[in-house]
Amino acid sequence: MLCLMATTMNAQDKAPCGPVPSSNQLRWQEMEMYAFIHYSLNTYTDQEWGFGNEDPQLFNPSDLDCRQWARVCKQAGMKGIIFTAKHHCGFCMWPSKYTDYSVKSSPWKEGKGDVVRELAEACREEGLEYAVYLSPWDRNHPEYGRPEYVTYFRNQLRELLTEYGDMFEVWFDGANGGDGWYGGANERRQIDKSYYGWPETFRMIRELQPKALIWSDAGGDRGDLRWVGTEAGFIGETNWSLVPLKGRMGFSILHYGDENGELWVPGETNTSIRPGWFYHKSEDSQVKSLSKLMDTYYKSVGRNSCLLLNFPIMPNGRIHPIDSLRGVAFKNMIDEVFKNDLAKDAKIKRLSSSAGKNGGGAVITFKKPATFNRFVVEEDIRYGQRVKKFSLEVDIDGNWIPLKDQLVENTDGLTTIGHRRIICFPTVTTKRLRFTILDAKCEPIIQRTSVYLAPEITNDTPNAGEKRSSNLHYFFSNPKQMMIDYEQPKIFTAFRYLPPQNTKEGVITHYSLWASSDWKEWKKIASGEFSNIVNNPIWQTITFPPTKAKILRLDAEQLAEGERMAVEDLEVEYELKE
Ligand code: FUL
Repeated sequence: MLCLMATTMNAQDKAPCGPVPSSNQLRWQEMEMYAFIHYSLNTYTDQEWGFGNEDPQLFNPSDLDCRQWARVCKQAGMKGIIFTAKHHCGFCMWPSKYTDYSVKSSPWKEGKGDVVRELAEACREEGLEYAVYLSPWDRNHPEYGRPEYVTYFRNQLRELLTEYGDMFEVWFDGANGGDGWYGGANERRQIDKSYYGWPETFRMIRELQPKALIWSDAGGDRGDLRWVGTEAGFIGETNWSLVPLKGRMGFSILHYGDENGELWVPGETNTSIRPGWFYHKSEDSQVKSLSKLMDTYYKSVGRNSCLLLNFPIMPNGRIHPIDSLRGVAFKNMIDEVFKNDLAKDAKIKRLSSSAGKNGGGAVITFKKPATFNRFVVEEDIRYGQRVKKFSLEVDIDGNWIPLKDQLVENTDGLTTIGHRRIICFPTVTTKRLRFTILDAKCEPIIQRTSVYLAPEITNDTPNAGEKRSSNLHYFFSNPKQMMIDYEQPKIFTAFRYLPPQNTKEGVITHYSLWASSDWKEWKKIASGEFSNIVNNPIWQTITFPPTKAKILRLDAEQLAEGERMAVEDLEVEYELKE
């Protein structure tokens, strides 16, 4: 490890450059990886979003073991756990005093159980930090959308903030899909973001849990951490931990930050180890591969962010063995990649600034030719995030050859650093490496540079979410209706829809599925919602009782945006023997 702290730095130089992190944010940045756990009634109904009328009797795990969750997360390198105390369906995983829609109305432990408590205790035993996700959108509550619900929400939050010990984060999901059960009203209730009265709720959190970071979405109220604009598990290669003081944050600010932002609000990269957030047996073969997880690591922790990686819980109350083994393999691989800093005995020559005050860098000369494919650089962010652009070159036969970040397409160069930037490139062998800062907001303060040789990943399993090819012939009978015609009758059992990947335009959020054998009589075989499809555009599976027919028809009942349904891919399952 090479420390490049400017030797001539005086008090003036160490003055903050723009916004700086709070002590909570500094501590958070050091956590680097922590886990999400999604578990609720959805686990028992095979859904991603519950409607709010699911029966609490469904919650009856045979083998619930929060210690298993904590052990798995710890071995996977996670420093803490954020738990879905309440998801959008409104079902509480703790026996809240303010509703019966909770574990107390379930058969589990005869209604005397408390998952939040068991998890908080398990985290303390394993030395993990603990936190909660409390969904503001509540599809069960009769008063949702009215002031009474906000009081209810705060009462629940107070229970969680005061009865379970210290929390490191509070996660308020921004989703609101509109419709819900709402105590039997079965209607749409869209709210304006000011409805929740966040400033008052934030004040309560600051008072009751002064060390907790507040995560908040793109709304006007700024928390301590921001969403990164996607659930696919990566943040921008340019990533400023700064955002503007006011206004709604669009994708670009969420994903790349704002170089001139007045507030320090770093991005937290959240994604699931499987395509969905909740457990679905159908995804057992789609647990992310080791190379996909490493890619996620480089594109989050390696881009000045922290990684929030989700592990879903199975209906029996445990993490699936495939997920836990993959999690442990992930941690082992990170340790393996970063175990030997090849620059630790190298000679370092500081470069005087080529770009005036805001330049600098270093030439690293190895004792003998070194072979490597990763470069790590860190700024001392206590004094702000400063570097805007840098370059990396290796000496090949006396010529300086630039290295590019192979995980970034179409880039004109290397941009921000922040807490940590990891650059990945094909393996090179050289005696000299040159790191040059080309532009910075103030004099750069680099606290570490190092180089590593990452091993090749062999025997990898396929990536989740990979496009599966299908040779279906389908046609659109109108902008919101699509048909597939089979010449021979088939017994259909499932239909799968992959929405377009980089746009909301044409994404189907509500559907109905029809079957016919003669183009005249149509039977509705399924209908419903593709929940969370906008933020997490993964394959959506519609299952239904085996249905004999020749033609299938998918109607888009509602689109996220636009007037024309869009399809990235489709799959149909039918029985091979009639
Ligand atoms: C989303 C939610 O709608 C998903 O269900 C999930 O909880 C994810 C982490 O956040 O916005």
